[in-house]
Amino acid sequence: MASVGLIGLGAMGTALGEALLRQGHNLFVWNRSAGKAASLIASGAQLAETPMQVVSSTDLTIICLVDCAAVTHVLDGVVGLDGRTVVNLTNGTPEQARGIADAVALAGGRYLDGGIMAIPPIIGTPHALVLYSGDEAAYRSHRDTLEALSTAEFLGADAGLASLLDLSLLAGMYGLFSGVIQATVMAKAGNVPARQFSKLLTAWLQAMLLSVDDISARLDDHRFGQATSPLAMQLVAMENILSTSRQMGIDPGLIEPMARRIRQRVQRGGGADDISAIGDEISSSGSAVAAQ
Ligand code: FVH
Repeated sequence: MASVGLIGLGAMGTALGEALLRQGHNLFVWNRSAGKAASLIASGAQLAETPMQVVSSTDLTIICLVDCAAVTHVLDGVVGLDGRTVVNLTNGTPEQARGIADAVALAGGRYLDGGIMAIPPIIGTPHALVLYSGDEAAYRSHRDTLEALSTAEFLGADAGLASLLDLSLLAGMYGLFSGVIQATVMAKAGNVPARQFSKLLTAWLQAMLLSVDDISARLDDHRFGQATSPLAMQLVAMENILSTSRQMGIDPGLIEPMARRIRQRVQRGGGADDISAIGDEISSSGSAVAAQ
């Protein structure tokens, strides 16, 4: 088993380290607070004194820190990578990923950016997904090791692509959580226990997930008419959600922006449009933004 370097031993870094040790890898670790390395060292990892020591000990170094400013800070002074691979699994923007890719290339290394679609307890299982982009040859060289951490998917040569899709998927998750929280607080205000309501909510959301493909096709084709559930009809329900929430003393702020966009589309003559037309309202290439 190849040696692997790991920089960053927070909750996620530690889970990555445990999975690598379980696979039998020789593991070199570094963390700003060395104390956090104790459990991995007890399981066989070796503690490096500096990030440079980690990177120069292995062909593959994985970095998982709180943010990309910390990654840039840690990589500052790392030179002479001589074809070694750096995989950055830290949440960041596409621009940050491309900047770190350039810095690693300047230091003579190969760079892969990754977006972790998983929580620490499922790392090392196929339920975890990591999206990768950047140097494809580096991905192919280290694919077996990376697949020990999660299901792995390589997206393309643009180092920023993995983080763009990571952030896009997280946006979907936060939209879902906003709706779940708004819905549950409303039901609870009517004395329906959240645990009881969750059965109805889960089944409803699962049924609504069937709309994702249709919304996607409409956004690709810029085709918003002939809706089964036109926006003018949906606006009535939206206004009722807002007024009922306010009457029950609930702040409708999580859902208000969507109501505002539906109202705007209807006022601009899009009452017969599908909900996907809201994508046209918020998109930089959409008619609403272009008209401003
Ligand atoms: N935990 C989760 O649920 C997720 C799920 C999906 C993806 N993430 C991303 O993983 C990155 C790391 O997250 P984490 O959960 O490991 O975060 P923490 O436990 O807070 O550990 C943070 C580590 O970063 C180190 N660090 C912070 N600032 C610096 C710095 N200036 N220089 C060097 N290292 C720094 C910190 O070190 P220390 O505080 O222990 O000394 C930890 O090792 C993240 O991008 C998530 O979005 C997690």
